[in-house]
Amino acid sequence: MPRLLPWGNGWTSVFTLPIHPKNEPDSWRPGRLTAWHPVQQWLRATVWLLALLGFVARVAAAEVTLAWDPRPDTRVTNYRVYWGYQSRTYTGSFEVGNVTTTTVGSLVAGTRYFFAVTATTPEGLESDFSNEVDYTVPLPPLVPPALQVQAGATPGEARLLWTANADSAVSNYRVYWGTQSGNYTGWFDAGKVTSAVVGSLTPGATYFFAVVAMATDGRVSAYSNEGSYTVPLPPPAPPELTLLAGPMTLQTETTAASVMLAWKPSPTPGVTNYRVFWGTQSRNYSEWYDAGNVTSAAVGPLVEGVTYDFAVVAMTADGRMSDYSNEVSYTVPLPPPPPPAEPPMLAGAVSRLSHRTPGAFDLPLNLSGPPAVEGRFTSSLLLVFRFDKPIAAARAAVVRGVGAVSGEPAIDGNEVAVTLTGVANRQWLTLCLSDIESQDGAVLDVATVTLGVLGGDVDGNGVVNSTDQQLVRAVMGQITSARNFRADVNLSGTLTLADFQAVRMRNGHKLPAL
Ligand SMILES: [Ca+2]
Ligand SMILES: [Ca+2]
Repeated sequence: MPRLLPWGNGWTSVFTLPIHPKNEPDSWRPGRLTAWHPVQQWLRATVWLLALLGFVARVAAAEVTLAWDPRPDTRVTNYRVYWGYQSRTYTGSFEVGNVTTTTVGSLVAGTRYFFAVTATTPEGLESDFSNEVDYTVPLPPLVPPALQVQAGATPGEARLLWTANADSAVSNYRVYWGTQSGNYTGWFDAGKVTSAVVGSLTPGATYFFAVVAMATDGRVSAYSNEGSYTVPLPPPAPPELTLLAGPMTLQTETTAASVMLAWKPSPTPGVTNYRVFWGTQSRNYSEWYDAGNVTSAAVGPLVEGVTYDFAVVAMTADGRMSDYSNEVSYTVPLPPPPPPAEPPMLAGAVSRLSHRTPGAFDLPLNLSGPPAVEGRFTSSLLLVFRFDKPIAAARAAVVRGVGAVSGEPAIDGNEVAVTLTGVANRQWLTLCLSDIESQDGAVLDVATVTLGVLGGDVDGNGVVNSTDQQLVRAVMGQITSARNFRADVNLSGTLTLADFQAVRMRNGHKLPAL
């Protein structure tokens, strides 16, 4: 009975098989040990495949283990293994000693080897060849491609890229696909390429891909790594935008302009946010904010006089964004012109006369009620009108009494001074300012002041009498001042007997009825 020798214990050494042996083996001389025929009956060879471990093992040289039954002949001390590429035509041989198994290494993948064994004696006798065994070294398995899956040019396309196999026998790559990981329900042959585009994929579905390399000799690699592609859902439909209102006051109570936008929501399910865009160039928005899942929004602050364009997009929670809505445009109106300025208001008026060295003193004129009376002797008056704001222009005219306006009114800030000449004594005089224009452009049509002119009426009660004389006498000898200037009726700058006599001379003068 032939017996199989257990792997791992029976072999003794590994031989490296020369591809091109330098020394031809000793020529075989048939018939030298004819007594040992037929050798085939007692020699068997068993082929062992080495385990292949990992990538490196695949490219490592293959080995084969030969084993045979020993010849129970005490003369045999050695066995010789012959090998070659053709049956019964051996390229080389090597001695293995008195063993019954050996391992031959460095075999070339894809090559068929033929082996036979002979038994030899120390005297140089050699048996006939054993039966011949052959062994074809299997080709290494193909390296599976490394797969990468990308989005294609359109959302319904996936682009597959994989590494080219270095084995020149590879002539095709087969792409497997399915909608469950590791469970491929379809395949197609891509040919000898390293990429493929898979189209017509269902939106929202996830596809799984793997690729195998296939060689012309029938070898097929293991699956590549698995790649997957989830087809994106289409973007939501854009909302329909309308402009609701013009400027309004924001709730922050600023007065900045804003605009109210409203939109018809996107009909696409799953929209969770609306993003509002705006800017000053159509379809080129510089600002945006997320309004949330609402259908209206106020946008501001906006600059008055500027035209803004607005658009809204719908967004889903998974990041899909619609196209822009229709665009609406809005020009923020310019603010209304400021209200016209209030016309100037007459705040006071005086009769200003010079008392020589002590200077000018003002007799206040009444703007309402009984008019004041100017008791100082002069036919020339300077009436000064004081307004509540700076004056730009005014006209003056005497509308009652005898007297004439001399020249143009002199304007200085809030004051308008009018010089009157030819003013008669014992009369009521009314001066009218008209077309009084303030510097801020407002106009007061008319402002009038009435005063009595009665020389010698020191206390201004409309009649010259002993009371006026006593008032002068009481301050005689003084220099004219703000407290006593009304008694300096002759405008001399001092209070003297001349003033007293002037008043006494006019005793009994009175103003006509008003
Ligand atoms: Ca008087
Ligand atoms: Ca005087």
